Amino acid sequence: MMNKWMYSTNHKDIGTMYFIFGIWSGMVGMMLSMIIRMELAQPGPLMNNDQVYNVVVTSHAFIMIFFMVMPIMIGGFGNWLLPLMIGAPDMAFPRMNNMSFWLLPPSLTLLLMSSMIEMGAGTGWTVYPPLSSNIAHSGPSVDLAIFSLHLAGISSILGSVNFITTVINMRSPGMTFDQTPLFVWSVFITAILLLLSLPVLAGAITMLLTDRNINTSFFDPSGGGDPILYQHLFWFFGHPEVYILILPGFGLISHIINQESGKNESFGYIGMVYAMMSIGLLGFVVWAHHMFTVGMDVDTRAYFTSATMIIAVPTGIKIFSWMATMHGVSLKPSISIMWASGFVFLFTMGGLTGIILSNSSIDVVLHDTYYVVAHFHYVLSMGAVFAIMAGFIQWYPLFTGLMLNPKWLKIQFFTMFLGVNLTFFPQHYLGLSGMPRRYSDYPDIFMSWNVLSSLGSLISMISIMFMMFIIWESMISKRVSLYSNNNLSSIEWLQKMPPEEHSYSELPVMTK
Ligand code: HAS
Ligand code: CU
Repeated sequence: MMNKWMYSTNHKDIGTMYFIFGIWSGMVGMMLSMIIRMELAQPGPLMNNDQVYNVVVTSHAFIMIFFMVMPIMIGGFGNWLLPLMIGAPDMAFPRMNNMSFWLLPPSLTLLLMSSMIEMGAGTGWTVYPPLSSNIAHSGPSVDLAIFSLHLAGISSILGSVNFITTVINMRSPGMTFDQTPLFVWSVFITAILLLLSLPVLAGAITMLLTDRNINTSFFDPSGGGDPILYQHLFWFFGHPEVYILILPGFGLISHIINQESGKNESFGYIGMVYAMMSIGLLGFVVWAHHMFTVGMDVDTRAYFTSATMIIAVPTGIKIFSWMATMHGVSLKPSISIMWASGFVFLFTMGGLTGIILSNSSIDVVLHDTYYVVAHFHYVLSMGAVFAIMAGFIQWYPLFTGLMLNPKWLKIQFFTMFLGVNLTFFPQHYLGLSGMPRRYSDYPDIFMSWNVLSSLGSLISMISIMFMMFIIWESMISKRVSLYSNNNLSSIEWLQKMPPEEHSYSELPVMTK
């Protein structure tokens, strides 16, 4: 049984394996975040070792980005939904699809090994030299982290080749690009971003690897190199990467809002496509907004500030189109539309703090403070994760043939909403009053907001455990969904079911 799954080249089986892998990694990432919040729950040390604290922060970020969000969004939802939405029998390269997945467990193993041997990699997910060079991080930990990224990168590049080929070549006859569903567009654009940005990261970390091991000096001034070069290479990947993390979520949210509003098409469908293309394109020309403090000249700062701000325009188009799609519909929301509305609201908050940070002169003050941490957790923990929750609940009956308990899901949504906001909203205040990120301790003046933040993280963790329980309960009670009969077309399904007995969330996935 297990064997059949492991060797499967079927997009649904592979999608399911990605979901299981991503959820497992998410548990590890969450436990690491709880260690962080325990350390910061009060002034004074918990673990008495700052290097260990930094290792925990580093692996938390790596695991959440590369082993939770990306596998679930692109690997899980992408594999499951994209072929169905374009009417393809499977992905273009089914065996390569299997390989993309199986590169991830060894990659995760290397990352976990890097944390467990010697001193660990306490470099942050950015792995900047000279901190990541031999002097500050001798020993094999950083090398293992680099190898982990190599494998994850190969996995993603193979995956993007597969998605791009599938979307271009395997759409149903007659499905033109302007009829292609928004989630398909979002994964297509994400795959192009991956294909163009990951090789740059691979180059940067390989140069770092040779600096560390075979005496090159790409990033070492004593040999004529420059550590700032690493930052440029990293962020030329890193900024597109943050849009890679959110674009598939945009796609999921579009479908959910559209389906739950009972409309035939998303408001401004073509505008949504062009907005995603603009975000993807602009994402490649704003990278130095992460480096305003390196000593850039004022014209360069002005350019990167302005270019960054322009991204608010296509993003605003998306926000307002979602609101227009939702306009005028029933006030009795389903669970997935609650998550989707939460997404629209809280992602916008995170986006607005991003616009504030893009002002280079403000960023010189706020860079490396908790304000940045608050910004990116609003767009990630409440953007990317809310989109995942919305999509998972929306399509759980399709994936498993089972039904989740809606009452419990509602409680779970509200506890999670409370938990994440309590965790991250106070971090804006901490940042504005100057608390730096990536330190294991702080002066007493910062205590109150940190206590609230840690309390919030506890609420979020309990809420996630409740979600695990809800999933488990749906499985042991074998509450079979109407949707489990995959042989019915949507029309047959609607004809069989009287309208009062179905909700939109159980309709098949074929709207654009
Ligand atoms: Fe960001 C740092 C700026 C979107 C993730 N971001 C990060 C980091 C992460 C991250 C992980 O310019 C930390 C990396 C690290 O480890 O150091 N970010 C932006 C901007 C946007 C943005 C302008 N970020 C994201 C998304 C992410 C993400 C999406 C992941 C999912 N971010 C920054 C900057 C830094 C940064 C600086 C560096 C800070 C530092 O010092 O290190 C935009 O894409 C957001 C667009 C969205 C909106 C909301 C909806 C738009 C509407 C239209 C009207 C709005 C207008 C704006 C006209 C803007 C509703 C008016 C402005 C007002 C304030 C009212
Ligand atoms: Cu950026």
